[in-house]
Amino acid sequence: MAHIHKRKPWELNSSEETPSEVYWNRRELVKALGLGVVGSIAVPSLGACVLEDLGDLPPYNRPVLAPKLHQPFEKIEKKKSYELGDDRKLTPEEKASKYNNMYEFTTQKNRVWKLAQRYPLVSKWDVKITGLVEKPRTIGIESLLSMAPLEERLYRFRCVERWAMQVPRVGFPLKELIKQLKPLSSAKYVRFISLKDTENFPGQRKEPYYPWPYFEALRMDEAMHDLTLVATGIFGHAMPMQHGAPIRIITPWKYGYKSPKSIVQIDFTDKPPKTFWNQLAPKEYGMYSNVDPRKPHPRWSQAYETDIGTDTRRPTLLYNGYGEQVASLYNGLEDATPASGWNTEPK
Ligand SMILES: Nc1nc2c(c(=O)[nH]1)N[C@H]1C(S)=C(S)[C@@H](COP(=O)(O)O)O[C@H]1N2
Ligand SMILES: [Mo]
Repeated sequence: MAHIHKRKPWELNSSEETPSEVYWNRRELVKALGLGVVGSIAVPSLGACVLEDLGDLPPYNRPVLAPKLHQPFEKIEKKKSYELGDDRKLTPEEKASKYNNMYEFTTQKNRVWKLAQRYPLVSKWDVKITGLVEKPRTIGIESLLSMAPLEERLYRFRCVERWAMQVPRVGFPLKELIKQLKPLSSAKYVRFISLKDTENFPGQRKEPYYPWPYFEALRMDEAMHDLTLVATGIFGHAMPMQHGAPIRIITPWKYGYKSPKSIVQIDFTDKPPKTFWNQLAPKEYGMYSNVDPRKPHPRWSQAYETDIGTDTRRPTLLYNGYGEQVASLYNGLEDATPASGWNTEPK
């Protein structure tokens, strides 16, 4: 291996302009994940499971959670029903993980991963459950990771900026968590609040005009939809920081900003919630923000998108191709797309 560096990845202190070459070999990774000896990884062999081919963990994607907190990757089941369907191919990991939106680090998509390498190793991560639930409480990440069986799904992903990709997600349906939290019948929305950490998120210092921390929300029935994931991993390993470690929400039929990262609070409410981008630019980013090729963003068309894996353009699909599963959530709702529909309820 060409890029072996002696220091630990989380000890990086190079300047921001220097690409950090962090080496995390397979043996160390497997140890860190608590999987024991290399070669004895038991994974279900359903279809082309990326978990079977763990390989070297790429240097740009080191785990953020301390090894003792690692999720039981050996128990992950590949869900065949979540294949990509059409002729779309998985996006190469390096492309997906070096082109990110996480303004906590920087607004430059191709630099997020570099800054993310320097995020300190996390040995404690709590998620506060608040609002209209039977029992508000704080759940440690280790409990969260074992609240439902982990599964792997291949999902499409579409950013409102018109780039798109296809990636293997690891996690469990949010509905499994919500059922255990027992929201009150008065709860109509679920809010997600990301981490505020001005010490380790340079973007939160350099971009103080953003209303940190990042926050998003879903209607309860959207949150309970089977497609909505509590994502804990990507490409067959734990979530790296640039993708929102240690847990984030994924709603694959919505524009990417509806998939908040690094969540520390889940709040149940009866009031139409505010969201980060809606608060900043209400005419451009709505509550629903479902992918819709017919509804242009006020500043650009949404008819086409660019696949960041192949660098090719293709037509945008309504609901990002998940219409069969989700269209019924929006019956009677005219504007479930950006730029409008903020508080509109189905008739
Ligand atoms: N906390 C937080 N979550 C976030 C963002 C962010 O800046 N901060 N960006 C959003 C946007 S605009 C997109 S497109 C996706 C990008 O996810 P990815 O970088 O893992 O592909 O994350 C979303 N979730
Ligand atoms: Mo985005």
